[in-house]
Amino acid sequence: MFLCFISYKRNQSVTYLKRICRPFTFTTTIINININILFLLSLLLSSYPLPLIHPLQTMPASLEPLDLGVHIPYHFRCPISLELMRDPVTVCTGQTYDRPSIDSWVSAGNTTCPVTRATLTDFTLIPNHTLRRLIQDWCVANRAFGVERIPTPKQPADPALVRSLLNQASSDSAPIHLRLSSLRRLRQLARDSDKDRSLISSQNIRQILLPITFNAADELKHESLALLVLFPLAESECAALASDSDKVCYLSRLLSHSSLEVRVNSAALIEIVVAGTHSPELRAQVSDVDEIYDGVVDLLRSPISYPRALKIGIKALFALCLVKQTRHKAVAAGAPAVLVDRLADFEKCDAERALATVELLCRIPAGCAAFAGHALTVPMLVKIILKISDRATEYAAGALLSLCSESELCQREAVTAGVLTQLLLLVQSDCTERAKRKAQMLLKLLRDSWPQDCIGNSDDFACSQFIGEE
Ligand SMILES: *[C@@H]1O[C@H](CO)[C@@H](O)[C@H](O)[C@H]1NC(C)=O
Ligand SMILES: CC(=O)N[C@H]1CO[C@H](CO)[C@@H](O)[C@@H]1O
Repeated sequence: MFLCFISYKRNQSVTYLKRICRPFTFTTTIINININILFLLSLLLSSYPLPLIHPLQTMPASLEPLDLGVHIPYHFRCPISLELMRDPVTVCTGQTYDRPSIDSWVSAGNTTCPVTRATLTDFTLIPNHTLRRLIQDWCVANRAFGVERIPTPKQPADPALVRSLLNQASSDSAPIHLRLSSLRRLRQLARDSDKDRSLISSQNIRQILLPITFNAADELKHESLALLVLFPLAESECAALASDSDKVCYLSRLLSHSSLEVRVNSAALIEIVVAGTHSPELRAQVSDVDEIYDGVVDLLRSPISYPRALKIGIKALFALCLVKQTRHKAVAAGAPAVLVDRLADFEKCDAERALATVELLCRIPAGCAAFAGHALTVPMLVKIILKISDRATEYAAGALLSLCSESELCQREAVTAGVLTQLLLLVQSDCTERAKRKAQMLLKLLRDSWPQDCIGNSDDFACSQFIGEE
């Protein structure tokens, strides 16, 4: 029956492929190769013992408990999770729990001590340092049994400490070095722990930092900016910044500062403002400042040893390119060449953003011409079209569609780079409808403008290359 199913699927796939590929004579090769792979896979699957048929053979292995061969002392276990405690904390009833367990107990709405059932009059958790040290010593002593040492957990900051640091930082009468070191300490806290970041955020941090960022001595301004960009701004704050052209100009000047960190932080704030402002007029006002593009595009030329510059650079460029009226400024600043050159250096999310930016820029004639003029654009897009994510696939297909609609040279390059194989794989995959639609439009475009035998040769080559890679 399974074989019947497979041969049914096989026929269906052949029909489907034939329907898509009818115009190409060369495609018989691809169909055969693809179908052979499918067929081979299904044969492999059908000879593999399926868990449904022999449930008893596969079950025991997965149910076997992880046995370290050591007995965890009773007092080292959390009464809630029954596991070895990593961060033991004592509540007001004197009972000790692991911090994550009691945290989720309390956040589930419980107001009693799980062991004594007494009402918790105070949710303060006091770290039980003695017990933690005993547990760590025990871990070290039992290393031979595979017990790993538990790292000392970071204690959350005391709200009183955060308040006093903020007071020092914002005090005009305090000496600069004190204000600076308060800001640095706050930045460290905010960077190291999410809890501390939300604690700091709850203390009016933006209202305190915004005036320092724009009106204090230079050093203080830069340190304050570095802290400010760790927190999201409200829409009203973004709009207020966007409509203040002095502040926008100040930020765009910082983009050519000698310190890379200052440049990255000012790009980060520009991105926060552009992405966070709802009004299209205000966004266009910020994105109209020429210096911004040179600065942001330059960040994308930063060495890979400073990944934050690439990350912030692409975020900012993407936010700016969403504003249609000013997109040509990104092209004039050299964004297309940099995007193609750095595409391989981005992490997954940033690569998606980069491809989205490429697609946006391809929608204006100047952008399309600039990408078409870069010899690596098309081969690069074809190479990564299926490699990053569903969204990335959509963007790359969209960019290729724009390029190939405009330029015959791009069509030739795409075919040489093996785009047909990629597109056929794409339409068979379970990618998004949008990506499929673009792929089908691109296939149709290439089919309409290319004589059959030309495509045949180049794609045979691309196809064997694909098989070799996998
Ligand atoms: C720490 O935990 C142990 C074991 O639960 C407990 O006996 C001890 O009283 C706790 N110490 C503090 C200071 O709460
Ligand atoms: C009031 C309340 O939320 N009680 C919860 C306490 O925790 C237990 C176990 O996690 C839940 O079952 C209760 O609903």
